[in-house]
Amino acid sequence: MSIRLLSSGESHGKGFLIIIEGMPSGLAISKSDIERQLARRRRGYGRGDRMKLEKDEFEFYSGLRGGVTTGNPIGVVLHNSEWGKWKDIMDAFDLNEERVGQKSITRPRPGHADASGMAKFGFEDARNVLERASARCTAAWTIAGTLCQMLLNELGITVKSAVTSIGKEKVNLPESDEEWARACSSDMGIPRKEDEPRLQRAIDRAKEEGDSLGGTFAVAVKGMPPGIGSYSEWDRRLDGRLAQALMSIPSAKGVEIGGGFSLSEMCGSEVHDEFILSSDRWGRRTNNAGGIEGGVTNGEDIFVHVALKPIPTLKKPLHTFDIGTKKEALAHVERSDVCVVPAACIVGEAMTSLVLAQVICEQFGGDRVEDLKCRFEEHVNRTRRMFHV
Ligand code: EPS
Repeated sequence: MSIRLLSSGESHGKGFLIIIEGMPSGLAISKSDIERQLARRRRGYGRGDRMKLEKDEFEFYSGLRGGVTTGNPIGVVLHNSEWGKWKDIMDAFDLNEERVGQKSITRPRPGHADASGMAKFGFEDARNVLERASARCTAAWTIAGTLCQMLLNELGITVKSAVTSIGKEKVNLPESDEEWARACSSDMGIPRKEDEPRLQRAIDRAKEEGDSLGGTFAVAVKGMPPGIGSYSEWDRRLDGRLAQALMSIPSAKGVEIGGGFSLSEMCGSEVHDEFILSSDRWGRRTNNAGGIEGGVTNGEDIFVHVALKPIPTLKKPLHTFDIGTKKEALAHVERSDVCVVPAACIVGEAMTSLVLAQVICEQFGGDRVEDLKCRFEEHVNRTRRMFHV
């Protein structure tokens, strides 16, 4: 059994529908933890006005009883606080054609899905494209990912994230549990408060210039035993599956596992993580592999970096053309964020948790959390003996 996530919904539609299939029974779900993750995803200096208005109210329809999973498909609805303002334009049956016309988009934004989506579906108005290509879907993924994070926590696995750069401004990774905790609670997703003004200035500058900024973030996973994942087929390799899930975050343009691209400039003797004996256990001297070798966990912490391009809606628009007139034009401008890196971190945690929960459920099976836990612990004990002297 694996966990499957399906979602439907549009940015300015009535809301999102989320179905999570395959979650084992008996898992306690905390409503406040979901609310906290959604609040963290709305955070961040550089987010637009929508995030001040959006409440991310959600309702569970099925699969949960008294806060515990039943093994049935989990159905959740995430409401859109702004639906009232968009009903005329987005209703399934009754549209106000004048308002629809006012909100039509014929000048595709370079970097956005506008033009490619119009080409794919044959639209002359990019509204249908941007409604679904919008990063609003990441609120739905965050709900699903948070449930998966709860399953991982039950097995002693934790997933954390931190911002590592905004534009050209770099920030060091957290170095202690305390710093990871600070990165988790900080509005900017960074471990040291003294770095905040520098990043905020970069965002302010971009905003003043009508521009946007990208950046990078890291996701760290602790508590994964060795031997999870597979090297047997290309689509079963854990590194490949993580890369696919993280690359699907809107604006992601690069994913690195461990040392990533920098390893290509080093010699094999510098890169590979030698085994060393520390007290009575064989471990690694370094972690350049980022906890995954051959598509399988090696028992070290999993480390993933994601690079995000700057978002494509610019207040100072780029050159494009009008699909209707075929004449040169400036790209469509609308309310938008300037920088989404601190928010995307949380989506990175969610997508990482989804993939890890999937792989663990596939490998250890079981319809009940207790069965899964039992088999997982057997695996942990067996692999612990393997590395013990
Ligand atoms: C987005 C544009 C903005 C963002 C939105 C993604 O929304 P609006 O067009 O309503 O101002 O706020 O992000 C979210 C709604 C969210 O929940 O993250 C876009 O074009 O992708």
